[in-house]
Amino acid sequence: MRLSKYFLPVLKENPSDAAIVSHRLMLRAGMIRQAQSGIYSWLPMGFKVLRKLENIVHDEQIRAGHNPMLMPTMQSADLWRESGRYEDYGQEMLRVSDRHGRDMLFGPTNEELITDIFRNNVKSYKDLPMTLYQIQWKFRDEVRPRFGVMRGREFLMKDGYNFDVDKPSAMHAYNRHMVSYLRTYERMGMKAIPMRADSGPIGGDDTHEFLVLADTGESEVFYDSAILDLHLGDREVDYDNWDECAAIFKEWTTPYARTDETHDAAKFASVPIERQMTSRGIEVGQIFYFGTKYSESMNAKVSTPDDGDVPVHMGSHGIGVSRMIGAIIEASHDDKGIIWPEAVTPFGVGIVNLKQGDEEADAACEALYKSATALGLDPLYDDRNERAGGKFASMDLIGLPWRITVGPRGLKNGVVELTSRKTGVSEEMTPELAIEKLVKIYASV
Ligand code: P5A
Repeated sequence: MRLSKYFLPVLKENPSDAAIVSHRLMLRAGMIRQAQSGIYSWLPMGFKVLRKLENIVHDEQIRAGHNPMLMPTMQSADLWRESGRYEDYGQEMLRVSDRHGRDMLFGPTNEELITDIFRNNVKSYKDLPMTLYQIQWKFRDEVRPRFGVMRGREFLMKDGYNFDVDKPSAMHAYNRHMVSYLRTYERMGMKAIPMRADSGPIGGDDTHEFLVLADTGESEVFYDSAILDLHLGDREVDYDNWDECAAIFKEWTTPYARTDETHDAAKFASVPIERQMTSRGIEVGQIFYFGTKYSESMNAKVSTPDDGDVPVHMGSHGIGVSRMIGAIIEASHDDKGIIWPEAVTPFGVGIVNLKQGDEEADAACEALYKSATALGLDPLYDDRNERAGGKFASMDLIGLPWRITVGPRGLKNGVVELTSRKTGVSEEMTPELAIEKLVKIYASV
């Protein structure tokens, strides 16, 4: 992409209405604009990052054997009356009626709708286990929408639902989601810690939240620092292997890690003192097992050979996809701007032409732009007629992990400069070598 053709309305000044750094930087880097309180338009660069996160989520869900699908945002109130949640959900639910006076709502979550789809289409235990998921916009009329996309009213969620014949099978689905979520967050370049949680309006007894540590997080968290040493890395997981998933679940849930909602001071005290950590965290996902809560009230049953028709055991599992972008920026920025992890960066490399209009510099940039594009590096070429200082400031603000700077002086010696956004370290090298290095770096992401 050429910057001269891209819609990237960067702001020089800090917006006064943004209280935390990720909100400020998303506005300043031209990623989002507020449409109404807690409701945002995603401008091209914000949208590009959102799509990258969605792709990682899809990839890991499909790897775990789950089925992607898409449900509508508008739902019928009648389904929610069946489960009893229409009244319970309270003011967070946005209720509307259509021209025929039928009650509808903008879905805050989809347990009822998916249970309805299930009961109308699946009748036998032979079709189980089954997990269906979607990535779809949700609406929750939050009392205090704040911190930009972090606590929005309209937000993008991956929501998945498992249907199993009995509790052990549903607990395997729970463990499988734990593992696939850990992989998902790691692939996004993030450390998210699973913590025992409260289930709130979704229901059930077994639930874990995933928290990214950040000073601006809304939850207070208590954890054993040993959990920071755990990594899934390249480990190939067989998602059909119950024991393997259970072992990974155990490994990640044994060190103490809880939010203030479930904190147990006595248990925490038994963690060696030097490993007792308290900080704040951003909840980027949550998994639930709630048994037959919805299948009983909504009559979602399957036939079994021994026990006749039984209500299915269910769980639901969510990732805050739009919130995740805020969390990534909270965890990875400096005073100049965002520092994108390579896995989710909107563009692989920025090309800065120090002397737009100089024949040699223009030709070298065009050649770099072409080869970087052809090799899949997805470059953003700053071809505007601007001062070098302004170009650098914009590149630092939008935070691409790598920058190639091209100027007449270097070109005399046949070199350009390759700079890491994270370390600030620059190296001179030929344009070919710079591209070769980047191809290697991105191949390993
Ligand atoms: C699980 C999937 C559920 O709704 N039903 C379907 C279950 N879980 S949850 O914990 O309530 O939400 C899942 C994740 O969505 C993100 N989230 C939000 N993101 C931005 N703004 C909000 N107002 C908001 N509310 C929830 C969180 O990351 C949460 O973990």
